[in-house]
Amino acid sequence: MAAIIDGKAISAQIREEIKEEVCSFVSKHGKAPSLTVVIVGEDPASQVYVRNKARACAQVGIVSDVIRLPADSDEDELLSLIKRLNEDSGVNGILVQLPLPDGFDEKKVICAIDPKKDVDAFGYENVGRILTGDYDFLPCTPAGVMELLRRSGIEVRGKDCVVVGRSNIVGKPMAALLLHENGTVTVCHSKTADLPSHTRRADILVAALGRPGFIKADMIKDGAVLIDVGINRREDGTLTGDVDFDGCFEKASAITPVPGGVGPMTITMLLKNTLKAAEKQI
Ligand code: L34
Repeated sequence: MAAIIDGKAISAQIREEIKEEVCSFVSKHGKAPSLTVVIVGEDPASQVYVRNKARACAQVGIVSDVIRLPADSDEDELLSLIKRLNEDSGVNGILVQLPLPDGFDEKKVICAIDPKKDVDAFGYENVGRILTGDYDFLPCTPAGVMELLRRSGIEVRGKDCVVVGRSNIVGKPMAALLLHENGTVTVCHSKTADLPSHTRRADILVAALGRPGFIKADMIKDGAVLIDVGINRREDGTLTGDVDFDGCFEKASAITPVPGGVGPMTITMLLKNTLKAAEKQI
């Protein structure tokens, strides 16, 4: 039977720690760290995530601002907004919520953010730093997964780690972070031949492919640690992950729920990055 890795509880604990650090930042520097989130269009899931981010900032004493642009704004408008935020010394962190509506060049937009303010760590400079191990910021979702493992006492060193999914925002940086912790890492994707032969070897399995309930009990090893990064919305509006939670529960040794697993940790790591950005900008 699996232990449930409670991302909400672990997040709450880390947010208390961040709150104290923000408090001493404020008493030292006379101002709070600040984050500006830019959201383009009306994607309902993005609205929820951005609202959760603003609420989390308020919880720990980070000043946040949400700038909303209509879906039909043009890219130059967004780029000049980013330029203005880059130059504004009152803004420590800038985040453009993804996905952007059709027609936007996401790479161009992300790379327009000053690397020192790129609290998602999605820009080329930060990605390069992550791969070489010479980084200030880690991308929020993979960093959140590593923190969940650490605080649950799960060692990565020497383990077979299998990441399913190779996106720039989760799969690829996730593989890099597991490697930094001396895991033996395999990255699987839609063209992988015989996926179950790989997932069945995983001591730690990270599912980030975006297909509801895709990882079934017969695809995992006895005692595997299952980290579910998927957030899929069912027709009734409830959320479900990429792992068949009920089916895998007996066989796994630890499992993250959805919601209440990786999602809250993503936001908590954003708070951490924003504080770090502010400290670096003093
Ligand atoms: N630029 N775009 C940028 N940075 C990011 O780090 C993200 N991501 C992903 C999507 N686009 C992004 C997020 O913020 C995913 N993501 C995210 C953030 C928060 C939550 C989930 C994904 C979250 O709060 N999850 C809750 C449930 C929320 C709900 O009810 O819908 C949970 O418990 O999992």
